[in-house]
Amino acid sequence: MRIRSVELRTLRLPLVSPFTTSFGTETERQALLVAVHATIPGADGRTTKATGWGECVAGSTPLYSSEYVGGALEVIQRFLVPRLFEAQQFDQLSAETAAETLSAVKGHRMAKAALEMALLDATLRARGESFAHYLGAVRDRVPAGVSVGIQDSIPQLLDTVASYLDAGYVRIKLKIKPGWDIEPVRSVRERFGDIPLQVDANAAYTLGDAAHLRRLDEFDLLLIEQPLAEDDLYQHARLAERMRTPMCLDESVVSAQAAAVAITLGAAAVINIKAGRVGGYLEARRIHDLARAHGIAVWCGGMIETGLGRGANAALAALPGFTLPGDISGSDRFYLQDVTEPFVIKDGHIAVPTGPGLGVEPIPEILDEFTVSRVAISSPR
Ligand code: SMG
Ligand code: MG
Repeated sequence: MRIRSVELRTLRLPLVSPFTTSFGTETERQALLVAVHATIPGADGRTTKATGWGECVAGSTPLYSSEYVGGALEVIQRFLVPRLFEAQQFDQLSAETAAETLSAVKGHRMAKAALEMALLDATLRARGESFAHYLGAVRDRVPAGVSVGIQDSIPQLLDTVASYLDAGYVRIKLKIKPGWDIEPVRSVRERFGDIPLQVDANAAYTLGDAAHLRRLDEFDLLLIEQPLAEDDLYQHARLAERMRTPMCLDESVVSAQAAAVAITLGAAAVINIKAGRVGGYLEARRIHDLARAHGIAVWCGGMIETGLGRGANAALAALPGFTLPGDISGSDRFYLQDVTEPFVIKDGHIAVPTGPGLGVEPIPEILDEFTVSRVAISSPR
């Protein structure tokens, strides 16, 4: 394939309510979208022009992980896109080989993932194949879970959870941090009974908190997600030995290799797969395959994506090894106005898009309304 130009757009999207985690509060999402205008050769020798969309899931600050939107913009322009242009000069550019083409650049997985996603979308649109079919999806809808931020009070938490259960969400995830853990979980259990419930600490604890965290065992949680630091795989394994609640990793699993180490060490009984965190949907699928072969459950995480990433996540979550509900909510969980047609919950599920490529695209007027900066990079001839 050939890229004619790459367009990078930064958007500012207000959130319907503040989202608080152990590392801070977000009131808007800075979304970085990538459009790749490409020419794709078909099987019949003819070429098709197609635009592919990618979404970079980096946050506006390097607090969830080291990546952030400003850094991603820089690395995409200065180091990643030039490498894709170089590969295409030798006719060596494809969505499937993009990760290898970009591999000399260390890290920056969310930036790389956004480009790979756009190349996949363009390629699949040109051949009329859906993302879900391409990835190997076996379901046409996926169960919708919701991630509930840290609230100001327990009554407010109970009201928030009640509203999500009323909306049909089939699984509740509570964000926790030191000082907001045992009591919120106890209150939700007491009020709502036996609902599928899990917690996410975003690396807010240390192994020294093991005795405290173990108190969560009495609440029969589905899992505890990333209690310790990103690079504490060994300590997660030690903590897992001291708790009955299944250990799930998010931030720590940055690649299939990291997943292999985590599984071998006993640091993960469950893995939260996020394509952006691991460098793209193809690496995400490899982690799914690896985990499945080891009998490790996986589920699809969320990064407050617009409809583009949300649709792609729904396709990924439709693979057979995704046996737990993901953080795949309706668009209205975060946005009054999504940039695509909104995803809506029906009977506790989100439908997997069936159209070519991602099966969804930004609505031009809405995209323009929320865009705060644009960069276009043309291919050298
Ligand atoms: O997209 O539903 C969503 C967000 C789910 O809690 C969520 N994501 O650590 O899993 C996680 C967080 C990361 C984003 S926090 C800004
Ligand atoms: Mg998490």
